[in-house]
Amino acid sequence: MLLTHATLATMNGPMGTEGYGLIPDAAVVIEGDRIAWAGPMAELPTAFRSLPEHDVAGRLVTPGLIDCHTHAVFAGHRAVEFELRLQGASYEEIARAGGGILSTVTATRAASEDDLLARALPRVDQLIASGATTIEVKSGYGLTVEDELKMLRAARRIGRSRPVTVRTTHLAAHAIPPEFKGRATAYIAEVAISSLRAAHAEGLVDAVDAFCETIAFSTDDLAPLFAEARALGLPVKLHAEQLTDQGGAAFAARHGALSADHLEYLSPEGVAAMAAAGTVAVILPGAFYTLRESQLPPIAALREAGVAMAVATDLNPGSSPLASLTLAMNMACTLFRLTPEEALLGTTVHAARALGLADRGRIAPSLRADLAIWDADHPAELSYRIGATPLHSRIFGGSLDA
Ligand code: DI6
Ligand code: FE
Repeated sequence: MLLTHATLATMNGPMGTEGYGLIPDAAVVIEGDRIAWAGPMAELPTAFRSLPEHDVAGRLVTPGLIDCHTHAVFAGHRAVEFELRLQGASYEEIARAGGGILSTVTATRAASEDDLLARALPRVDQLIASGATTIEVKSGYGLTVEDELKMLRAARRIGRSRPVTVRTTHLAAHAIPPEFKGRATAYIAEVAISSLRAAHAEGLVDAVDAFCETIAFSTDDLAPLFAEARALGLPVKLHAEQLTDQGGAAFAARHGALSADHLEYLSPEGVAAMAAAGTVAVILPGAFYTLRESQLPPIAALREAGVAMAVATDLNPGSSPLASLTLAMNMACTLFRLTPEEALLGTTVHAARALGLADRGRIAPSLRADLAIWDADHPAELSYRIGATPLHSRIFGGSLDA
């Protein structure tokens, strides 16, 4: 396929830097599921000129967007907690009273794998409609070996049911279920590590995540889990410094984590540790917004230290019922003061890094032909609009969406 007359945001800046990498009046050559060539129309090699042409009439074309942090598989909803928080209850208070994540655990345990898939697909369709071609999906609402496996199987089936790549993350260390109350060490050994081994044996795990927080797990609790991930050859990531500073990001960085996520309470030491390890900072403005948080993640310090920042939805029923990547980008700009260029790098180049994927996130020869075509002529438009997503169409693995 030959895409013509595109306003191309390649995300390859000048001389190996990162940035929009804009090329006006550009062409993209796609062979199979890969990009074969991209550049100005005027420089299109003659060999490609007879390919079947798809004229995008000047529209903006970007890499397909990547949502590198979602909890898209779950049952039930938590609208009643939303009402309680508006009346003054905090996220922590609701969690300590047995609500929060644990109320979604009850609903998710009661659901079948088919049911979980059926409930996830409409959410995934919304992410796709906001330009996503790759999404990460975490477990973490099962909290038994069988229920964690059920969630991961449902997550894998999303990728067979929709034109989207799904990367699965094992997050059994998300909360301590009532039957293990006060026994975090036993829970990690008997459920988190056991379910990780079983899920890995079934090919269901691309990465291992955990929630490091006073209402969840300490770094000491998590050390054996991360050691197991290493033994299995799996990369780790961590929900860190979302509500308090537990030194989670530095702990994750010491384990060579792909990413540390949330980071509102990240310390200068945490920033330095992430910079040294090359750990991506995944910022989640949907959770900041929903919880009406006032502590901002240290964006200027991360930028200064050269830590790559990714932007994701954190799509989940409690802290971030957000199913639009372009709205996440808007919030990252308005709430966290990212530039629209940083926001787009955050859902392309840096999101790919946060998932350990080297074959996508930019438009360049040999990378996957995952593209988003927008009714827009400047990439800042993707972050600027609120609610309305200007997606025109997508190309997924070389195929145009029907
Ligand atoms: N932090 C979050 O924001 C999500 N998980 C986590 O560890 C929220 C999950 C939920 O409230 O259901
Ligand atoms: Fe999360």
